[in-house]
This record gives sequence, C-alpha cells and structure tokens, in this order.
Amino acid sequence: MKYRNPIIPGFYPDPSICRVGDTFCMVCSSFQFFPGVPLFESRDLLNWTQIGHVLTRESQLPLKDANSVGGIYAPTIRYHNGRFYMVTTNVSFGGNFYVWTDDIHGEWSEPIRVEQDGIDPSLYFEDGKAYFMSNGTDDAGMHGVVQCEIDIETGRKLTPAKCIWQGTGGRFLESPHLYKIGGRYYLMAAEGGTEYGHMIVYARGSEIYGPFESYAHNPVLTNRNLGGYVLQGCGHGDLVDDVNGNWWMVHLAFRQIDQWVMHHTTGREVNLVPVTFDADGWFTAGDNGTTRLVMETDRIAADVVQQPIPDKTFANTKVGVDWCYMRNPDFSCYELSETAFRMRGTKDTLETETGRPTFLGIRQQEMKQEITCTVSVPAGEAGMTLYMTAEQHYDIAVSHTETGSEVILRRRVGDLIVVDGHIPVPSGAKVQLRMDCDNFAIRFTAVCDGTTYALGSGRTKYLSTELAGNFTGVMIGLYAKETGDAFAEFTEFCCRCLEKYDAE
Ligand code: 6LW
Repeated sequence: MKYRNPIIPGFYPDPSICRVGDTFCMVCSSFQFFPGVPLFESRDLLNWTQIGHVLTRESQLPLKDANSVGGIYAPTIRYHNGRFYMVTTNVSFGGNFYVWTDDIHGEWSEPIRVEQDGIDPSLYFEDGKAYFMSNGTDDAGMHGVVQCEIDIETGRKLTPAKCIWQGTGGRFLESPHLYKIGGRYYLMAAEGGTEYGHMIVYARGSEIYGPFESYAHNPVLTNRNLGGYVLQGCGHGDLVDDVNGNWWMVHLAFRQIDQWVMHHTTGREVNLVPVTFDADGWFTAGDNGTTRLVMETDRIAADVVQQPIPDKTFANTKVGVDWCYMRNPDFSCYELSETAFRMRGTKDTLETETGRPTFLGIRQQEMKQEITCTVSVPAGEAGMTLYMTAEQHYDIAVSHTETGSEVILRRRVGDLIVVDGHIPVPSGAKVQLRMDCDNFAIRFTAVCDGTTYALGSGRTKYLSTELAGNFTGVMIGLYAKETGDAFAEFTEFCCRCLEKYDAE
C-alpha cells in the first residue's frame, strides 16, 4: 500500500513514540502554547487521534514570557513497568524534567526535575535502572550526548553525567535516543540543525556507556540532497517496532510552500518511514535514505485508509486538545461552548512575546484552506489571526475607534505594521471574517449585512519560519484585546482544507 507524509501535518515537531501492545503513543513539542506536549494515539501508525496534552496545569507548565523559541522543547515518551514517562525541557523555566502517569487518558504527575543541562532529554530503562540522557555537557565539561543514571522516583542524579558520543561532525547534535535491539545498544540522534541540512545519524555499541561505532553510511536519513523537493529538513526521529516486529521511524520534516520556494509556514510536521535491519545488525531508513511525500510499504495492511483532515468547527474540536492558549491563560477571560467562544480582551496583545493575550488557536495543517468565523465585539478589538510570532502575523478584525467600529486587516512583518480596510460597520454588528489561504497568499474578506468587502491579501512567505527564525508554525487564532468588561463573541467557525490528499 501507499501512504502519505506527513502523517500528522502542521506544527507538531520533535515526535517521540512508544508502543504498548497494539497501541502507539506519540508526543510533540509545544513551545509557548498551553496546554503543552500534544499526545496522540494510533493503532495503525497512519491515523492518529489526539487524546489531549501531557502538561495541562500551570504548575507543570510555567510559560511566563515564553516565545516561539522558548517554552517546551523536544519531549520523549517511554513506557516502563506499567507507567508512561514524558521527559522534556522547559527552556524558559526550570530546564529538564519529567512527568509520569499510569493512565495515558488521565492526568500526569507534577514535574520531577533533573539537575542536568542540555536539551532533548530521553529516558532508558534496564535492569531496574533508569538512565537519563540529553545533548549537554557532562560532569567533566565535555559536550555531546551525555548520560547518567537517575533515581526515577526523585530525578536525583545517581552517577556523574558522562559524554558517550559526539556524533559524526555535523552541527547541533541533538535528539539522542537509546535503544537495545538484538543485544546491542543503538544511539540515534540528529545533526545539521533543524533546517535544510537536517539529518538522522546513529551509532551502536555493546555497552550502555559506549564506545559507540558510527554507522558507516551516516546520515541514515536526510533530504538535504533532494533539491526541488518540497519535503525538507528531515531529522529529530524516534524508533518503534510494531506487533509484527517491523521497525519504523517517526521524524520531523517540513514542506516548502512550493517546489522551488524555500519558505515553509506550517511548521515541522510528523513523518513516518520504515526502518530495515540488515544481517549485520545495521539499519537503513526510508526510501534509499530519504523521506518521500508518498511512501510505498507492504508492512501496513492494505485496508488501512489514511483519513483526510476533517473540516474543523467548534462542535468537532475541543479546547485543550485542538485549541491552545498562548502562555498561561487567564481563564476568567474565556466562556467557551460548542456553539460560541466568548472572549474578554485585556491589555496583553499579540504584539509582544510576553503576558497572557486572550487567544485560542489551532494549527494550520495545510496551505490551501478556507477559514471563516463570525465575530461581534462591543468594545476594543476581536478577530482572527494567522499567527507565526509576535512579529509575523496577519489579523482580520473588528476594531472600535473613537469614531465608530470598523473592519481592519493588519499585517505585521517585523518592524512593518500596515493596517488596511477601515470598513465602517455598525457597532456590535455580527461580521463574518474570512481568510482564503493558498500556498503563496491569503485573501481577507468580511461580510456584514449582506455586503462583501475585500480587505486585501498577504504573502504567505512573510509568515514563514525562514523569516521568523523560530521553531513553531502558523496558528489560526481567535483573539480579543482591550474589550474592557465586555466579551467578544465568536460563532460559526469553520476551517476547511481544500486539498484532500490521497496517497494513491
Ligand atoms: C529541538 C531540537 C530540534 O529541541 O529543534 O529539530 C529543537 N530539532 O532537537 C526545538 O524543536
């Protein structure tokens, strides 16, 4: 059968996976968004259901002033002795920590800190011992993949951290994961940076602290040599085996907005490739060491159908699952139901990377989308935004001025802030806001009292990661600001993907 990559489109970077019986669990990074660490389940590796988030409480996820290169970095999920562990880094507060749960559908523990530096932590369990690794500096001052034993109850280091591998020479050695397969230890990591040079490399050894021998044909997976191919930046992966004993890798990659245009907006997404061991115990990955938009495999049952992304409305999405707040929300600003979101705007806005702006967003998962929502706001401003960072966002909104109420299109790109439109509308009117997105541009339209107003358009590339220099992807947000005691009301939200991919 054929399947399509990405298996999870949109900003879901740094995937980590584990399997319990016939169920796969996966987590991703979440940066400044709350709740943190999206959690997915799947039976077939192709269709994933988001069951919630791992970090759901402010006590687990302090995000003060976290921006799109702050907050929660790469998590790792592991299952050991009936318990799930998720280990990650809050780069804005507290560093490395892990949480655990005995019920993947339930709440997770309070954070347990590990006093070891580095990012991209991982856990490995063997013979009653728990090992923690990260890409950091060991107790002797050596930088690389560092490993120590910890007390899994307290997070306390039981041994000094030791550098066990320095990779193959590529810059930014990160995302180390250790596996024991067929009696050998395999240490897999990424190098090259999370941009166009990204790659997966590995080494193996017979002792847990090494020495590790690099695979002779590293990188085992990269798209860096595929020019003119939209899928780029393959790296940061994790291995898992299925119930039939086949090995797979989930990893991140991004899709350029077009074949020859080196910009991407939908963030780093989850991709899947088969992994094959040879007779000597070395493995290869993907399609000749690359990841393709369409992959062919005989390892997944032919009757598994990769489901398209459904139209998203308030009724079929959930706050805290699909919808995320920015940083730690002030919950008194939100009254949310299946038919309407009511949101009170404060002085905290989308323009800075601080505070608790009143915002709820879902990931933009495809480039060709049609997004509509009806807004009414009695004071201040409320609308929809395509938000990449505080310095890159396009907003369509109803805004109150001293002379009345108007519909505006605000495009912010770095220092440039342009506000267009200024279409007068009756105060408190219900205005339908609409964004028609394709690969290159977004058209903004408003409908009020039966009249349609074209507000203008914005280029997608100015929202791209290449411009923003960040780690997230575009969020489709609803926001309110400075509404005083009043609440803005959002109804009839619909986000429709116009590109229904079919791997066939
Ligand atoms: C993450 C690192 C990376 O910690 O990007 O692509 C960083 N890989 O492993 C942020 O997601």
